[in-house]
Amino acid sequence: MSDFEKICHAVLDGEDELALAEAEQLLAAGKAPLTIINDGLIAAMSEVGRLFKEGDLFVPEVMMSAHTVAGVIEALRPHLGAEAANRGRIVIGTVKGDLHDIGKNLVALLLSSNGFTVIDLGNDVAPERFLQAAEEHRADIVGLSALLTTTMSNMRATIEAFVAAGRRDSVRIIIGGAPVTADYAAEIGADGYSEDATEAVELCRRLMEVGA
Ligand code: B12
Repeated sequence: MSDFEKICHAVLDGEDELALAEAEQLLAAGKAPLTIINDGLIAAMSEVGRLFKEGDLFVPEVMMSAHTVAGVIEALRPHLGAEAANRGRIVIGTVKGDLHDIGKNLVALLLSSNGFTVIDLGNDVAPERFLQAAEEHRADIVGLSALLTTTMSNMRATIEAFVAAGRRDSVRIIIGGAPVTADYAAEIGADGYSEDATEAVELCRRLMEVGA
């Protein structure tokens, strides 16, 4: 079994301690934290998704895997380092009704380790809360995450809340999550979309350059 298969299995089994130990071993063997995230954690969650879809895993088991991933993400955080530069202020959260926060957490983690100040509002965030936090923290960018086709519409509702408050021109709004596409971003008037956390960092860098 390869190193990454071991951590994938630990995530699939919801074995927190084992996954942490595998992550430590991979770090000690010189693997980059980002590689552990991509080839270990994200690969494992794709497999969890496949098994869930096929009815071989159920919600409580998926929650255990998600918990295991959250623990490893926290353990990797110090190893990602942090750029001293202040590249911009980002308020991020999953939209109202959506509890899927693994992807959002990865985006927040990579942004903060790349010099952005991240204000993470957590999950199930109402449009008014995004608006209030963007004002309070003088956000440059607001990031919305959704994993359910039923909660995607709350991305539109959140953007509309900024428009209604006369605050749409003062922030860039970006969106992401498995069911989201660039076309959907354009349709609801978002300023950008990215498929994964690494691209999200590039997207935010570009938006900050354009805004400068
Ligand atoms: C884990 C999981 C759960 C966990 C969530 C735990 C947690 N803390 O996150 C639990 C068990 C709670 C759960 C519950 C439910 N889930 Co669920 N879940 C998943 C699963 C298996 C994995 C999601 C995941 O973590 N992926 C890994 C991360 C790394 O990927 P990601 O989120 O896409 O993020 C990346 C990019 O999208 C992007 N990104 C993400 N956010 C953002 C934001 C910005 C701004 C940017 C730029 C980029 C970006 O970068 C990220 C990192 O690279 C998916 C299956 C799948 N294939 O996605 C189903 C899935 C999303 N769930 C699904 C469903 C149906 C549900 C439930 C309704 C099930 C139920 N019957 O109760 C509930 C709904 C709960 C709710 N109200 O939100 C369906 C959704 C179907 C649909 N079309 O809407 C899926 C697709 C499974 C399926 N095939 O049926 N789920």
